[in-house]
Amino acid sequence: MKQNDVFFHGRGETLFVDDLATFSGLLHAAVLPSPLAHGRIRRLDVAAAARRPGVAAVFTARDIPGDNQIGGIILDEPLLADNEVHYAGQPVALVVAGTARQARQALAAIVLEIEELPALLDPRQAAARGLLIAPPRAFVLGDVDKAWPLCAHVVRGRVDSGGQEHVYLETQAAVAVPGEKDSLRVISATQSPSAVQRIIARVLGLPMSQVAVEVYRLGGAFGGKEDQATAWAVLAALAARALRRPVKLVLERREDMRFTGKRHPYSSDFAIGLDGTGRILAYEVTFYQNAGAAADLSTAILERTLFHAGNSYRIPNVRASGISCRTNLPPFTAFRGFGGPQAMFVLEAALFQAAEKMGLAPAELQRRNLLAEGDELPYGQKVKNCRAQRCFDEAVAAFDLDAGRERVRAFNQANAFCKKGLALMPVCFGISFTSSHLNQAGALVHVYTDGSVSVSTGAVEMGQGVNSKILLVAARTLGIASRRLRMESTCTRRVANTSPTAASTGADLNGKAVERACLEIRGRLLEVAAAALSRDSVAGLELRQESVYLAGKKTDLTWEKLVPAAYMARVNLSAQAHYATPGIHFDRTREKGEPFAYHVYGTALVEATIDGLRGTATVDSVRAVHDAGSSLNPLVDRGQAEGGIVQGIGWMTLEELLYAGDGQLLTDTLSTYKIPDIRSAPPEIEVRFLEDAANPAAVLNSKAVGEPPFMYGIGAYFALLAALRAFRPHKPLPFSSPLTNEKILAWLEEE
Ligand code: LUZ
Ligand code: MOS
Repeated sequence: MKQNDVFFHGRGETLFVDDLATFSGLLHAAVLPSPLAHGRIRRLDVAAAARRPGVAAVFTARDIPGDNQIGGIILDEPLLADNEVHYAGQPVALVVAGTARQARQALAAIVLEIEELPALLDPRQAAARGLLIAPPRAFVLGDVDKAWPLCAHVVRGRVDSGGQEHVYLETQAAVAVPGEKDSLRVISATQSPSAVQRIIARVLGLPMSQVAVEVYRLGGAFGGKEDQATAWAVLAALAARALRRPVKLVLERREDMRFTGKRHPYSSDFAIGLDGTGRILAYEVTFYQNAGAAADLSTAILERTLFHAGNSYRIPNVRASGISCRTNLPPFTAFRGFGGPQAMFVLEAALFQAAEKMGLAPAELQRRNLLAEGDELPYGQKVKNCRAQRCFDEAVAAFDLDAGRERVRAFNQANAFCKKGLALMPVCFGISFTSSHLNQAGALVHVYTDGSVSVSTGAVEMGQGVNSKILLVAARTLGIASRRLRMESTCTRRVANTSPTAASTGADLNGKAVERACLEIRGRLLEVAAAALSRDSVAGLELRQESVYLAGKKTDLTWEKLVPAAYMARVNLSAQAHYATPGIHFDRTREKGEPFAYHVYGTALVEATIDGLRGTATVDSVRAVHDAGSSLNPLVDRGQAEGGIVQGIGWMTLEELLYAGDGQLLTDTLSTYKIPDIRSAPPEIEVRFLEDAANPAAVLNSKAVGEPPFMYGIGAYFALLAALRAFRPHKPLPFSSPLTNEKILAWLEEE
């Protein structure tokens, strides 16, 4: 228990970046954002601000010693605006002062004159003008053009989905501390310590070896700190290096909401064709991704959109195209699901409309088209250990879909002003970074002479429980109690070249690296044990329950005796290990390959009610059968599933980002941007894990869990549509998320 963050969270003892206050001479920084979405900087004068009380220095683009460039995949993003601004909230200058209040007060004294240019906010308009982040991409399977004439039913339409603010509890934050010989130590609330290290080195003109980035834990991230924690860490580092003082930069909530990117809004066109029995023959879709003003991770996110265009379904002919469009909004970024949810929403919308046209229940179409073992996905991978049908069938049976339908029918017949709806939401999500090279991790394990153990990896704990899973892997592999283990901070000096803790892979990749390091140490210890027990070899020896076992019998040689004996015999008690997911590859010239180690499957049944007089929607229940493999920590996995479901419902039904025509974010507070709370969360959430569902492709037969359950929340949208349909049998339904109460009321009221 005491190894768990939870214990210390409960006592208020956990330290987040803003709690780190013990650096002597600590200064505080504040950022001047661009007030306009697009323009040319005509004048930027910081002299008066530099003279304000407590101010130590003011930095602009001209004060950057290395490259003013923080782009990760595409080099298109300055740290501080130079000549032009491309979104409201873009950092223009940094004020550093004795207190955060002094720094923020001095911002007003900066003279910034911008010649305003027209702001472009709509991705389709950006595409029409050729304002793209990268060339469009297309995944193709079979031949849709040959398939259309064979279809008995073809449905075409447009689907829009809104963005989503991360609302991590801990806002973006970093502290940079100068060390001796031009070195820097930066404590950053990032999912990507090595990316922060690399970009600090680039911007400051330092070798990466001079920059150590360390992460203790994050107060939530959800993808919002995969790329977008970097700028703040680099700004703190810039100031700390110039002033030779520690500098802290912590965004206030409203700054965070205005300055940082969110889930990408998408606008999409689709055509789906089915035969007379409801089998999908063809699916064509074009995704217009609103990328915002810089690439950030947009190209990778769009790639995952294409990977998940077919969700959980077998579709023989597919053409999925993606266009990443440059607009004057803060660069949109990673968010749980990483483009997958946007893709799945479009396909579910297409199936819903096709089902209506054919006079079938959407669940019937879903069931008839589920993936089966060996089916080929549009990107060439064949599904293995496919559990799509199993999850679907178990959900239908366990939650008694037929009885639910009957209950809803009876309710709708008996109630004129309230209507219920049901929807099933199958999910198939690929596990691995779609950029194959990122699927690697490192670990460093030390055993000390008293038998205690220190574990370092590249994984970042952000409340998702990755550390508890990693410690469990170490404890099981070494055969010792978890109280002996300590999970260290994540630090680029101990584990180098870390991949982001992202793509649901944190425990998979880092757990494997730890398993390898522990196996290495265990092997050496067993050699020591063999000598101590006068055996010729390690055959028949095991380490478990804190002792050496011989031929299944416990010996007197305990862990506490074995470790010092190994030390006295001058045996290495430390191991570094590396893991790279085997077998994955993807060829972007052909858009084919086997990018995923495996897929996670599941199906949710969602029930919702609409009060037609008030226009209020309630999600009554979400019940899911989820494939968690052999869960390393069922409590953690359940928490991830429940949290993901609620967050997914928020995206689909509540959370609405509104921008003025000039690109100003109107919903920049938690009073105007509504996220799910305990009262709006479904009163009933039930997650059943598949039984006997070992996953040989991941550590100790487990499965990744972080992102897939988010997409069960999409079912809430379609449960609400089913309820709307019960009010008005013929009116065209909205396919534009979020489906807020306001939109529901307007739909019910409009003629
Ligand atoms: N980050 C990334 C991700 O760089 N590549 C991915 O495929 C991914 N998938 C989900 C979340 N983050
Ligand atoms: Mo580290 S960041 O000096 O272990």
